[in-house]
Amino acid sequence: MRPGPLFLVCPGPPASPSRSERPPVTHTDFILPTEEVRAALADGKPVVALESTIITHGMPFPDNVETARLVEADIRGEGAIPATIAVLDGKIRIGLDDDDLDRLAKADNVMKCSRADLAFAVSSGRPGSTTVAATMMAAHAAGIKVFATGGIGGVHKGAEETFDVSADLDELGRTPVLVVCAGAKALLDIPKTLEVLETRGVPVIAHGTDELPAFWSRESGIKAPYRLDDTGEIARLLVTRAAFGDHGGVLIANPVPAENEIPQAEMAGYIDTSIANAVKQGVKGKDVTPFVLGDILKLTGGRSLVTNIALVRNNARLAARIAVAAAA
Ligand code: PSU
Ligand code: MN
Repeated sequence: MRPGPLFLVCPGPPASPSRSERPPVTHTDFILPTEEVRAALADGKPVVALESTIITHGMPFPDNVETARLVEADIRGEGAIPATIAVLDGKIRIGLDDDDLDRLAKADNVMKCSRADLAFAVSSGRPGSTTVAATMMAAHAAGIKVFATGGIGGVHKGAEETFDVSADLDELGRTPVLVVCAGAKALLDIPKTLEVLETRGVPVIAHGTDELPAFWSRESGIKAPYRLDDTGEIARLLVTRAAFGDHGGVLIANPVPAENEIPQAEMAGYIDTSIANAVKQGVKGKDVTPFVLGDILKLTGGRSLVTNIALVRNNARLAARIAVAAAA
C-alpha cells in the first residue's frame, strides 16, 4: 500500500461509461480527510492519527468523548493537528468533528474494525471504530506517519490454546506508521508479544525507561529492546525507516505518568480475576479486551479509567512532539 492521491469521489457515476473506460475503484476512493487535515498534509505540517476503538469499546460514555476531545486538544497544544479515524456513512473518515464524535460514541451497533473488518464496515455502511491495525492502514493511506493510542493488541495469555494474536502485530510489521502506546496490557503475554514483534521486524523502543511498560503500570519486569528519550532521535529513526519503504512500523512504548500508575503487583490480581470471569462467561476473540477493560474498571472502583485517560493523553503529547520533530 502506498499513500496515493486522495480521490474524493463516490463510485457509481450516473452516465455509465463502458467497463474499459471506468477507472478502477481503489481504497483511497473511500478515504475522506477533513479539509484541515488535507491542507496540513499537503503543506507537510505535523499530523497525529488517533484510533476510535478506545472511544467505542475502551471507555464508558461520557468519559470516552470527553477524553477524545482532551486528547485532540493535547495534540494541538504541542503544535500538531489531530486526526481521529473512524468509519461513518461508508467512508473512512480522517478527522472527526464534535457531532461525528458524539454519533460514534452513542451508536450501539458500532463495529470494532481491525484489518479483517474495515472494508466490510465501509461497504455495508455500518459505523465502525478502528483498532490499532485499521487505524494504521487508514493513516498510511492518507499519508499520516505518526499515531497515538493507549495500548496495542498482542499475543493473549493462553494463545497456545486459542491462537488469539491481535492483527495489530502483523500491521506493525507491514505498514510504515509510528505508533506511540503505553506498552502492552498485562492481560497479554508480554514476552510472547515481544517475540512476535521481533519476528515481524518491528523495532520496540521504550521512552524514558529501560523496561517495557505494561499499560496501567510503569513496569513489567521485561527489558525493552531499545530506549530513546529524545524526540529528535525518534524522528530520525522514523525518517531512516521510511527510506527503506518496506520496513513497516515502529513501536514507541511510553510509560504512564508515575502519579497515575497502578503498580504491577496490584494490577496482577485484578487481571487474573477478570480473565477468569471472561472464561466463566464464555467471552471469546475480539470481545475479550473490551470485556476485561470493563471488568477491571469495576474491580478498581474506577481507578483504571483515570489511569487509562492519563496514559492516552501522555502518549498523544509525545506523538505530537515526534510528529513536529519529523516535520522539521
Ligand atoms: N487497549 C485498550 N483499549 C482498547 C484497545 C486496546 O486499553 O480499546 C483496542 C485497540 O484498538 C487495539 C485493540 O488495537 O483493542 C486490539 O484488539 P484485538 O486484540 O481484538 O486485535
Ligand atoms: Mn484477538
